[in-house]
Amino acid sequence: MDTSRNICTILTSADLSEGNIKATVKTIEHNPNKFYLLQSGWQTKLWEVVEQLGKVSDDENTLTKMRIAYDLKFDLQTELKIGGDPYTNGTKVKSLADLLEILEFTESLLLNRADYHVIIDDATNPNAANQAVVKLYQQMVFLNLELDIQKKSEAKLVKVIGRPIRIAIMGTKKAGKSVIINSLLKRDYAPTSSLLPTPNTIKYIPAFPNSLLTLDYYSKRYVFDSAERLRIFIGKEYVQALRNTSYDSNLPDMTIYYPCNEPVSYEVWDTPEPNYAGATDEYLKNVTACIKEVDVCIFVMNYSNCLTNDEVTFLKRLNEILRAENKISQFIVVVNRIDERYAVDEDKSVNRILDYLSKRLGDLTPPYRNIVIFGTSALQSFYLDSVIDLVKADRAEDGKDVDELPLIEGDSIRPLQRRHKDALALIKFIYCELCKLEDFHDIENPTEKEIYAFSGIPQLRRYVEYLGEQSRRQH
Ligand SMILES: Nc1nc2c(ncn2[C@@H]2O[C@H](COP(=O)(O)OP(=O)(O)O)[C@@H](O)[C@H]2O)c(=O)[nH]1
Ligand SMILES: [Mg+2]
Repeated sequence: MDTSRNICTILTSADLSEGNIKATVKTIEHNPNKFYLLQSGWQTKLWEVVEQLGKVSDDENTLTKMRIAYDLKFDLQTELKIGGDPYTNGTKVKSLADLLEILEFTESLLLNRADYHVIIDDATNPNAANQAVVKLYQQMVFLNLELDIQKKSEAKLVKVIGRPIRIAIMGTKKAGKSVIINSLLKRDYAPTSSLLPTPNTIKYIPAFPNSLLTLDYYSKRYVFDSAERLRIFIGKEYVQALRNTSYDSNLPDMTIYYPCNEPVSYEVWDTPEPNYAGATDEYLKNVTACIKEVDVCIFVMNYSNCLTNDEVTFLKRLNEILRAENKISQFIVVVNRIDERYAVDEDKSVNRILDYLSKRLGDLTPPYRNIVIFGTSALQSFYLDSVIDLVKADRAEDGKDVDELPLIEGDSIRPLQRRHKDALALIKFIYCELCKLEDFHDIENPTEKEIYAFSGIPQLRRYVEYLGEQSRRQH
């Protein structure tokens, strides 16, 4: 075990040997506020390492807490730059461990600054650079860090306001696709938790900030004064369609125009669940048409039951389509509902699941390689946004500074419950998340910053924007 560094410890095969593994676990237990990196070149996979450590550890929280990833040796020239000027010289770094040593962290091991940029030189070997970017983003997921990573050829380009990034969301029913959409759009437009499968594609298209919330459907236009009214309308349409036999077959698409004032806007397509009984040719034709047009394709799975046989069957077909359209590098897997891990007794290591999934997807024919797999709790991120809105509204009403940080912490959330009885469920959920961060991750006085980082959504957004930016430049 190389403990000579400040913020990270390098694990080697010797640390897992029969004679040493107990001592290794003890060291990890006593030093939770570090990153653990698997020595580069070591063939054992992260999921195996976590599994072996888990067998020896008496404290099941050790694995929940452990921030573990692969150390990466940077074969291509890699630099860390601070600030916005792409023409300044950065600091050269040789490995992920080196990089972590020069970044600054908060006590809960989140990045202390938002203006770090890692730049990977892609002049000599563009393919290798693409893979290096993907690998580094994956380690950021494992370590719960949100870091900007770019290729050198792109870093100097001015980010112009372009068309929205077009994203297709696919996946099994109830995996949380609609909640992910709501957390990306930061509003609850998409109807969720309905017992009915989604029978059609709903497109959410960003419109000017002062636009009305509008739905185009069956050649008609409907305008809504709230997201709730829109959801109720769609819900009724689905129920009615279910009564008719036309359900599942050819309910026309819905197009929703939503007011947007984000600097980078998302056009999101909520697609119907694959009909696993036999993904029909008609369905696959629709998937192909969709893949042709989008910048990013996200496949969502449920943490408690991920990579089912049905999903494997569908993912193989999808892989062929992605390859045919040359879009495999624009594909992302999201394992959602990771907050549910706390409810089960054993195995609370999200990284173990994500890394094992990466192996399984790499073993498929045709294989999924060089993709990033995210672990998210969309509900956590989305509820957090909603509770933050309440806090800000209260502060404005009380004549207080609306943006003073932190917005949310243990003490400030209780009074909120009394004031907003109609939002009790969300406030309680967020309060529970704060408690879990304290109890399971040993984070003292957690705030919105930690909840947000541990939801995985900021990392997902950043990578979506990275892929989206490239795709928009090409088309
Ligand atoms: N605990 C938890 N529940 C979630 C999360 N995301 C979605 N859900 C719940 O899962 C159910 C299905 O979500 P929905 O977005 O409608 O799934 P979809 O069928 O894939 O669109 C709803 O009851 C959601 O509240 C999450 O991150 N954590
Ligand atoms: Mg849905």
